[in-house]
Amino acid sequence: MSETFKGKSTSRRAFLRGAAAAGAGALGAGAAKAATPDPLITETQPWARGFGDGVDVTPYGLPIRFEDDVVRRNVDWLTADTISSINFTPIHALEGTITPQGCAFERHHSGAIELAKEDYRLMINGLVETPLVFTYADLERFPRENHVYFCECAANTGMEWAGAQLNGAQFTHGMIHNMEYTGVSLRTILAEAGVKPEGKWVYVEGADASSNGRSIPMEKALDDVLVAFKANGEALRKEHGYPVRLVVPGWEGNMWVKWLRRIEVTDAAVQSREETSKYTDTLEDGTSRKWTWEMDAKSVVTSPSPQAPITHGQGPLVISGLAWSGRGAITRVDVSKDGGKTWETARLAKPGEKMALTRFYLDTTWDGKEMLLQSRAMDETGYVQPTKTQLREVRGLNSIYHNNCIQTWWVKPNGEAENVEVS
Ligand SMILES: Nc1nc2c(c(=O)[nH]1)N[C@H]1C(S)=C(S)[C@@H](COP(=O)(O)O)O[C@H]1N2
Ligand SMILES: [Mo]
Repeated sequence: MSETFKGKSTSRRAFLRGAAAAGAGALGAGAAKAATPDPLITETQPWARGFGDGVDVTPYGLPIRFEDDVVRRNVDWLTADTISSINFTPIHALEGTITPQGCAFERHHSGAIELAKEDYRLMINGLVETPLVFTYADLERFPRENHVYFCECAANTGMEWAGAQLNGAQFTHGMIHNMEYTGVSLRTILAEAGVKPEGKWVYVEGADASSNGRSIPMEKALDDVLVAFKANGEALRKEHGYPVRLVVPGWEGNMWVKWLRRIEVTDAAVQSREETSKYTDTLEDGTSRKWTWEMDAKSVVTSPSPQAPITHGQGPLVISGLAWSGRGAITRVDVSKDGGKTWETARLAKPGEKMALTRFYLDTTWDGKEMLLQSRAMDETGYVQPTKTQLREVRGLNSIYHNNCIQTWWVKPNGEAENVEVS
């Protein structure tokens, strides 16, 4: 081969043959050199012999069919039916930080309802000077804001308390999405109605049968909560609360009421089902933690991971993952290849943003040996993501919600990865 390469071959084919580097295995990142003429390059392909689709073939486009495995998935045994259930974002197959609505996890307590804008009403009552009802068109006349925030169900990673269980980042960490919301600040709407001095909480509920009512302290309601009607530039999808949902930055997903229909200003928390019997954490001594609104700092390696194995053998390897904190911005993420014995600091794709997903990378070289891959997030408050042992020390084994411990993937020499516990 190298003979022809060095020689003064004039034929195009001979040149291509000659330009070969022997075998694909020993290549550096991205430097593909074909050993033999590649018909994909040398032959005219079907897609170049005719025309492609005209405009308007798909008035609203879907991903190309080759990507049809990048979808939400549920776990059948988790819930009795799909009406009150959850599915998971395919985080192992996404990049960057914005979650397309079409594959963002769904959590419904009584199914996703169809509610037209014309039929939409938002009532604000209780301890206010003037009880008000807004139509969708009314909401559009208030000043708007745009913010990117993550929404994480408090049950995310909940199945992993006792030990490694679900084989894939989608299933262990996929009850999360991250979108750019457009909406009106709740502060603006409360000001319109005029909160009475004794108004210390708001009780928010949805128009679906479950209503999913939750109490939010006034301090948060006046801080950064949004009454949102767009996500990622377009209308909210039905599944995510069309036409209007509440966005409660950094706080557990359950408070992000979809199909928002009523905001009642109260002097005390309502103590609804969703904040007493559910979304509380039973500790070792049998008492329960309540009002655990903020999502603790957390991270996960999305690739390699069980659904995203290494297929290229040893050499350059991009380790990629997501980190987030309900208390502010992510400041640093460390990655370990040996189950937490040694750590390397990852590169953040962009400086961390408050209560939004942060993408991290470790551009590394894989020696082809097994790894116990972990990531550990730190946020601007100085909080460090705990190990499973550290979390169990304070929370015991009875919890479901708010499991933010360090995740381990056992990457084997063949590149496959498995969910394992290194506590
Ligand atoms: N009205 C209403 N709001 C709701 C729910 C619901 O069932 N009904 N589920 C809650 C829960 S538990 C979560 S985690 C988030 C999920 O939002 P998503 O379906 O857009 O992912 O919505 C919350 N808001
Ligand atoms: Mo949730």
